[in-house]
Amino acid sequence: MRTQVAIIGGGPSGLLLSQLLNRAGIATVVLERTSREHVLSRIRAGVLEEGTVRMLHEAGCGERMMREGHPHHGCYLSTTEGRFRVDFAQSCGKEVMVYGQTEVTHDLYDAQDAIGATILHEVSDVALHDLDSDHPHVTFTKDGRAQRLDCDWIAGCDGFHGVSRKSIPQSVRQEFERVYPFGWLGILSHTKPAADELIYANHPLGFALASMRNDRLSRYYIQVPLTDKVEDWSDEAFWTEIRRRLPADVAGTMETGPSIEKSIAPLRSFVTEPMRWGRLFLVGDAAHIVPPTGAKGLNLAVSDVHYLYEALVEAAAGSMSGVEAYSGRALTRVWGAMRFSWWMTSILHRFPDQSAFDQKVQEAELHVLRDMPSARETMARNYVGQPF
Ligand code: RFL
Ligand code: PHB
Repeated sequence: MRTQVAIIGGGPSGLLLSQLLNRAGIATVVLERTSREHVLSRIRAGVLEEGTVRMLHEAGCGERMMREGHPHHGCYLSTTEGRFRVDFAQSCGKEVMVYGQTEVTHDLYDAQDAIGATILHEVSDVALHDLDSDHPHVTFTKDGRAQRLDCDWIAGCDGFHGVSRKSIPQSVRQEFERVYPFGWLGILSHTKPAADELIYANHPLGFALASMRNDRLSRYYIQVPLTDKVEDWSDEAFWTEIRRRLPADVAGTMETGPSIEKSIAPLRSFVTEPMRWGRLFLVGDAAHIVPPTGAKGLNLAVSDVHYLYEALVEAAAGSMSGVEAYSGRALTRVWGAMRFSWWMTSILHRFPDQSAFDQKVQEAELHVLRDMPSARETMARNYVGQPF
């Protein structure tokens, strides 16, 4: 088999890249380890930056998002002293779109079907070869048969646990990491959202987030110790706990009900450099992980796709400048979002070793945001996303 760009991983970054390249007349093959149903069953991101919305339109799959997504012009930050609002529209004239990653992925699959793109599901033993030559290739097993895919370029869109990053020699790779001493327990439920906008809550019992997907679908998270298991948390216990952590007026009126999904995600900041080695590019979670506090993971995957898409279109026209610039351009934006997600995480969570001094500084950070328009503007600009 032969193609121009072999794409490892059929999550949002692999599908979006495939969609954009096909529309530009560049052939791709997507190799995905799991089934389409499995990819679509993952409940993850919920907040899309303006640049992400633009890219989905550019890929020709923004129509349902415009119909069913919800633009948000601000969010709330809450402490035991009360809550205040960060107005994105007023601070920087921008907004975000609340539209689930599950729906984005759905729309991308539909768009790929419509143009007859090649996505091979349930492939195993994916291995990347000759990455530092002009003729790389990929080997894999599909339906029990060993296969070979020759290509010009390989896009490693296979997430944090994929094979692509590990295919770059260790001597070339530099990794930067912070692991946080807590996780997020999240639930999805068919209930009316607690408020009209997201609420990020700093509370002595730990962080909480009230988010949503639509008028009848809510997404909530609470900070839990890493030792907790999903089985330790009945729906009842979850609702009781999150009610304690959210503002009293919201907690008193919020609708509760059975969870339809419940999971615990550990929090981590991680970056690998460089994001290109020879003919292999790393994209999205394969290259970097952010804690979900800033809602940046999916959005960073999309900005990587943007830079790589431009680079590959230029390469097809004979110029290597985009290819050479890819890693640097992507990493500059990645580190900006790394800093923001780390900062949001550090001002909103309870850390097990937090001293009385740390506690006071955290409170002061939140007072600065509450009282200084310029601080709210900085937060708003980062939350809606640096332009790309
Ligand atoms: P994905 O989604 O992990 O997809 C990678 C795909 O590669 C496949 N794969 C392989 N395929 C072939 N061969 C192999 N050897 C393979 N190994 C893996 C996998 O099966 C999978 O299908 O990475 P991608 O495409 O880079 O997308 C990244 C995003 O999924 C991720 O950054 C976001 O979900 C992060 N995230 C959020 N991002 C936001 O922008 N806004 C949010 O509000 C937000 N909230 C979240 C989040 C992530 C969360 N969790 C669970 C990690 C909330 C949570 C709780
Ligand atoms: C979500 O709705 O899943 C969500 C929203 C905002 C975040 C993280 C997750 O910061």
